[in-house]
Amino acid sequence: MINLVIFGGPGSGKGTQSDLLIKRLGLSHLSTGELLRAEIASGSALGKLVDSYISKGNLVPDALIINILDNKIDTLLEGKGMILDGFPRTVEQANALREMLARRSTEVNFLIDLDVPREILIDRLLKRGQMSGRSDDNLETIQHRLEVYTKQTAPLLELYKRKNKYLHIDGSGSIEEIYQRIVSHLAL
Ligand code: B4P
Repeated sequence: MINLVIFGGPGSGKGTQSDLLIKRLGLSHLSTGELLRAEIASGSALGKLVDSYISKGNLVPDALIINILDNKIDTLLEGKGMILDGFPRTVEQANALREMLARRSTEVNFLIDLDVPREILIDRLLKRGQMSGRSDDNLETIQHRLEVYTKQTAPLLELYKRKNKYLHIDGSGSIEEIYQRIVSHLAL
């Protein structure tokens, strides 16, 4: 079994690279961002609550997202392993993940950190915003998401570095170039 976390700032290509890796490795995939957007699209009360965080560029509360993963983890682990895309995003989420996996006698093997300069992230997300109409892909919200990433998410990289599970990937360049870097680093 192989369990990967795909990590990086907003617009770093987590979703894009996860889709390619899943096809190659046959792993299960959980994108917390996609799941939350589906909840918003359903128009449920929970979706309205989630939207109040995402549209402002804030993270949704840890308890909510940890509960979602807790409900899905057994299904995700049924096959060859999983790719977690957009989770964990806080130290509390990383600790909850470690405990959930330890209870099932497994662990995260690698965290793949897609490292992309700030200007490229902003450019990608503004381009996506023009096509997708995502409420969080406008300049003001993107800048706030980058701040949230620096303050709340980036600190958990240290946890994975200390455990030698950290894989740094230059996340600039074409989608194919980045994919090839990941594949060769993981020796897939
Ligand atoms: P996510 O859906 O995870 O969104 P993201 O960080 O914006 O995007 P990602 O890195 O996946 O980028 P993508 O591949 O799409 O989260 C959205 C929100 O949900 C968060 O801000 C937060 O509020 C909430 N949330 C999610 N998980 C949470 C958690 N665990 N806890 C709390 N809150 C949570 O790529 C972006 C764009 O760039 C695309 O248009 C793509 O086509 C393009 N692109 C990708 N790679 C490229 C390349 N190499 N060259 C050119 N363009 C590229």
